[in-house]
Amino acid sequence: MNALFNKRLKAVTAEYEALVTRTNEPLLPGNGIFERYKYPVITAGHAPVFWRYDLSPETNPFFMERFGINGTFNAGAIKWQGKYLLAVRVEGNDRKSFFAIAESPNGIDNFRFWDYPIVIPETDNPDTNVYDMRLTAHQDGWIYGVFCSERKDPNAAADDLSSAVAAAGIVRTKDLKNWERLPDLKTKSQQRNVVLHPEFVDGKYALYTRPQDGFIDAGSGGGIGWALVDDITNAEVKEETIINHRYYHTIKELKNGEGPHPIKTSKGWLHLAHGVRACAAGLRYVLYLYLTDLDQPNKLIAEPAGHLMAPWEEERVGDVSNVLFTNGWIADDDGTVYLYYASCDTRMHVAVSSVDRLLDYVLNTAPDGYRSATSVQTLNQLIEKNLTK
Ligand code: M1P
Repeated sequence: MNALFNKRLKAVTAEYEALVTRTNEPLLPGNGIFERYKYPVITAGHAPVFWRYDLSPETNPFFMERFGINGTFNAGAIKWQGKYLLAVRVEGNDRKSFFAIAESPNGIDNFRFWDYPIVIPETDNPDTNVYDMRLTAHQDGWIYGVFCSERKDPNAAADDLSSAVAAAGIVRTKDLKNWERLPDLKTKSQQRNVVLHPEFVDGKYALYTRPQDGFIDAGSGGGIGWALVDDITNAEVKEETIINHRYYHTIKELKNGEGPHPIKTSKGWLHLAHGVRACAAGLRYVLYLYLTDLDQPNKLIAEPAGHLMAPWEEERVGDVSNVLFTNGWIADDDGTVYLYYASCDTRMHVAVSSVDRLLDYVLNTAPDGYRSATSVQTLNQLIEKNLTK
């Protein structure tokens, strides 16, 4: 009998159970556009005890962690057989990311990981790191996962152990357990934040892209791109147009990227994206919305100025501070929208809204005038409307 082992097993299991069964609560009154929730929905502590510990007193007499989990973030999302599923980017203490499905009965709490992480088959050129999967239940009947595949830059100098190349990896499944790997997206530039549109457009697969000059810098890549692809089993971007541009002195002057695939609404396709700007504290990542035409998903029709969500209170601090990032949301049949977002490459949160509220926000919030004077004009119009009877 190993008393220490048993004591620690009991304490660690109790701590895990208390965390995963904790009831979440909305933070009211909020801003009317969405409600944040008090607790993160998934943290490193949500990783099952049997992932982190060897449960044998013979081989782990001190009951110490054998596989540390550093973070759980940037999750794709899908409603599947009545359950809310997140394809979470789980990062081990070894800095490698992998994907694992966490399931909740209500979308806001009680997320538990499935027993095993997703096994992503490798291509002939193995990925060093995989992350940020976007899930799309496509009109063709498959569920696709498009993710970033990172490999060491083969052209880097011998002493450069940081330069990398980003490409879009593609997998598909019918049951979220067995995944088929397709060839990586062929494209002229490096790519991250590639997202598959859920419907065929002109009989083709449609992709939101994010061309970038280097692994980090978007450089001459002007924003979120759009490309039609003939064959998803051998996907190649032949022509790419920018549909959501970056602009000077905005929340997305440095970089932007499509979040999850857009939601189809009566007024158009509702898009959630991230925007990045630089400041003295480093890069600041925020989330924003835009709307495109129902028949032409590549045609912008509305975009409010500024961010929808920015890092707030504890969300500001983590491994990569001052970052909100999203690649998953779920629109329920009753119009409720669950926005899943990560803070600081560390943990997952949820905010709840509705299709009607997000459309109201996107259509009735003034667009960016790109100057202080235009912002004051917008504010004065509102003040005058409110103060003039
Ligand atoms: O660290 C913040 C984010 O940085 C990258 O996003 P982007 O390509 O837009 O700069 C991604 O690596 C993302 O995973 C990460 O959260």
